[in-house]
Amino acid sequence: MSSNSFGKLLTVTTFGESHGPAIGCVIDGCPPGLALAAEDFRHDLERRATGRSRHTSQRRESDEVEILSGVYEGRTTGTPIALLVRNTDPRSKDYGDIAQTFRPGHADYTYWHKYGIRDPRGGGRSSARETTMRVAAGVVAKKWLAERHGVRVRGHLAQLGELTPDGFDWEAVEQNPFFWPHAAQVPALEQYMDGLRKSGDSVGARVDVVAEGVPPGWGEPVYGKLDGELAAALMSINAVKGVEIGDGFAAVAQRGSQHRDELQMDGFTSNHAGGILGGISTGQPVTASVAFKPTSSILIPGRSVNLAGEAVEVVTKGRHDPCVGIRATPIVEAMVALVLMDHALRHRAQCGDVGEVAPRIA
Ligand code: EPS
Repeated sequence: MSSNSFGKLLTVTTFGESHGPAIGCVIDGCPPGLALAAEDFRHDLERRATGRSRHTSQRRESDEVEILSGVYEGRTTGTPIALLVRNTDPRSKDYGDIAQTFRPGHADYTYWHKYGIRDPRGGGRSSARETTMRVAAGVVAKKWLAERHGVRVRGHLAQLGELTPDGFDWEAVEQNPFFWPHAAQVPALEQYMDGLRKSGDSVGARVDVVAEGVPPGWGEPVYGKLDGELAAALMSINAVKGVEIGDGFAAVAQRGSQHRDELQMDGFTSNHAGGILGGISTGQPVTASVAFKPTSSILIPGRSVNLAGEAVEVVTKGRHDPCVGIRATPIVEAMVALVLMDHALRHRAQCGDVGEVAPRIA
C-alpha cells in the first residue's frame, strides 16, 4: 500500500493496523537539537485516547510511546525519529461477522475492491487507531514550532450534531472530554451523547483549529499552497468530509468589500482569509474548520451484501465511538502542526536569506 507518508522536508510515515502487534511512525527531517523524551508524548496521546470518558470507544490502550531512534541523550540528532506504540487491548472476535460483509458507510468495501484482501480486525489500516501516530508526530512539530517560532496550535469542538457553543473560553476546552469551549453546556452534551449511545446511532462533529504566531511567508505557490496542503492533511484524517480555511464556504455569499482583510500598520482589520493569501501565510492566525462524518460502525441495522453477493443486514457490535469527532481535536492540531513545520523548514531552505522585509504589519 503506498501513500503512507506525507510532507516534503519534514516527512512522516505511519504504519500498523488496529489489531496488529503495534503501530508506529518515522519522522524524517526534524532538525537536530530538539529536546525530546517519551514523556513529551503523554499529554496529547492521552487527550486523543479511547476509554477516557463514557462518550468514546471503551477500548483501553496505554498508548506508551517508545522512541526507537533519532534521539541521543535526550536530543534529536537529525536522523529519522522512529516511534512505536504497542497495541495491548484488541478484541478481534467482535469482527468475525464483519469479515464476511461490508459496513455501510465504511471503508470495508473500497479496501476490498482496491486490494482484494483486507484485515477486518478493528478496521485494520483504515482504523482511527492510526491517528495515534499522527498525534505522536504532531507532538514533535508542536514542540519545534513553539520553541523556534513561538507558534501555538490549538483546537476545540465547534459543533456536535446539531449543538453549537453558546459561549467561548479557551480555558474550558481542556476541562471537559468534548474539548467544548463553553463549560455551562457540558451537562447538555453529556445528556445528548447518553441518548445517542442508547439509540445505537452516531453523529458528526466539527472541529475548529487556530495556529497563532505563524510569521508571514510560509507556504509555496502554486502547487504547494499552505491552505492546499493543510486541506489535504486534514482531509486525510479518518472520517473527515469537509475542510474550510478562514471563512470557507461562507465566502460564497460575501462581497469583496466584506471579505477582504484591510491592512493597517497596527494589524489587519479582520481575518476572513484564515491567515493565508496566495497560499502564503499573512502573519495572522491560520484558521481552519473540519467536518467529521458520523461513525459508520453503529448498532442500527443497515442493508449490505456479503462476500457471496447475498443481501444481509449489518449490525456493528464492539467498542465504537458514537462520535469520532469528540476526540479528534488533538488529531486536527497535530496535522496542522506537521504541515506548518514542513513549511517552516521549506521557507528556511529557499528564502532563509530574505529576512524580514518592511512594512511588517503587527
Ligand atoms: C475504531 C474502532 C475501535 C476504536 C478504535 C477505532 O476499535 P476496536 O473495535 O478495536 O475497539 O477503539 O480506536 C482506537 C483503538 C484508537 O486508539 O483510536 C475504528 O473502527 O476506527
